[in-house]
Amino acid sequence: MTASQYATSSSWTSFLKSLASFTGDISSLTAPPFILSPVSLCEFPKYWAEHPDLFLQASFINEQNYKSYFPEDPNICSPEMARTLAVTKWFISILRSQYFSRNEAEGSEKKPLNPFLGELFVGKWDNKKNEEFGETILLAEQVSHHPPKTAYSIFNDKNDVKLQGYSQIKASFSKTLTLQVKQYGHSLLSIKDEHYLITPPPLHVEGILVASPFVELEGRSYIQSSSGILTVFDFSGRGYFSGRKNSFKARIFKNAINFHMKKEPVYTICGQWSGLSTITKNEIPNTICNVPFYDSNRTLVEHLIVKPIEEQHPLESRNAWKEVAEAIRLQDFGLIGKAKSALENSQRALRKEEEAKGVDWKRRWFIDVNYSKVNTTNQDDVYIKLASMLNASMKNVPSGTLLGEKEDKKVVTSSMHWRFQRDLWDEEKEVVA
Ligand code: HCR
Repeated sequence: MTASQYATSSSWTSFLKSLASFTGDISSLTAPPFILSPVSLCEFPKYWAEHPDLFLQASFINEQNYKSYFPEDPNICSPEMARTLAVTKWFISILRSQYFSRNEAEGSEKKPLNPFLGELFVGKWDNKKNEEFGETILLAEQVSHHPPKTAYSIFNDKNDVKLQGYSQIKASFSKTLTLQVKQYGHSLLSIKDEHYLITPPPLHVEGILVASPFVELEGRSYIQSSSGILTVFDFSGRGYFSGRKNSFKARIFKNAINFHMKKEPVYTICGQWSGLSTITKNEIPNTICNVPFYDSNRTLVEHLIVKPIEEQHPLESRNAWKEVAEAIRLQDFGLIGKAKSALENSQRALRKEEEAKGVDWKRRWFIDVNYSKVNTTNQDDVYIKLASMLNASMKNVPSGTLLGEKEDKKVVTSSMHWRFQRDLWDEEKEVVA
């Protein structure tokens, strides 16, 4: 069947009708099999490192070689700026994986499997073709089921590059059946002793009415570096900046004060995150103007290596969901329901057991830190330092909310954020990457 045939099918019409009673919990939506993905949301952190070379690039830039990394600008001011440009390029590169890859592979966005509490996803990029890269490992864990929260850590010990973070969404449907999605959570990237706070953007899913959903990014993302340099991304769909879909404009400021004071950025990068972008240096005379910066059409992704299912722990995603995934591939509605219920019932039984014992599910590699209880002037904490440089709210508000903005002013008292505990992974005996 084609998307337009699906769109007029009775199963799709009754799915659309069911959206009227949507409560905000995506997992409660019973969608027709053709729109279900056999992949769990717990796998999504893999999208952060599908360009291992760009993920590691900033770690190779130093005082001696930084000019050679950006020949476009022979007058680039510092290694810190060159590393920020490398991190900005890496961030653009992963947007296509995060928000466009399912469309490319399957023709439309699909509804991912809703991970269960304690679900794990592990894998690695062995980077065998490039010896200086070493191995990059990904660990993801579902640290909360209601609301769903996925924590992740991606690290490369050889080059001392670490990314950690967690993601959570809150969704609602507009009258035109567009799914509005606010992201919560953030990522912290460490390149040796330089750190970056990254806030993911809001988005919306269009095309639901015609059974052909796709993601459009909107709003803002920040990348605040401990060097002071700040990259501000503004996203728009068709029309706003350039008349093209997946448009963005990234401005790189010397520091956050310049951004808040509406001063000129040092560089502006414009274009499509699913295609070509160009860079302009804002100086007089303007010698660097719309020079090609990154072309996501020309760079292939590198998928991570995941162990065969037979070697996976029972909590590992592809092992735990194998029956459901198979039923989805077979497009067998009855079988999908049966396999999903089996998993959900065993989860319910586990929760009851825990309740009876008065214990909580023990998270494997992550802990939640309550930032309203820690000393928020402690500049040794990387998150506190970067959030205060950016003037960002540390509360559990939509990602990238700044102090004093509407969401920050609401009565939200919690500031709980998930953090990776490396020692817990080093002591891990049952799960291998
Ligand atoms: C919105 C979305 C689930 C959440 C996905 C997130 C936000 C998860 C964190 C990742 O880092 C980035 C990311 C990328 C995805 O694009 C985004 C998904 C796109 C669609 C999916 C919806 C829940 C699917 C809705 C399906 C329709 C039929 C209702």
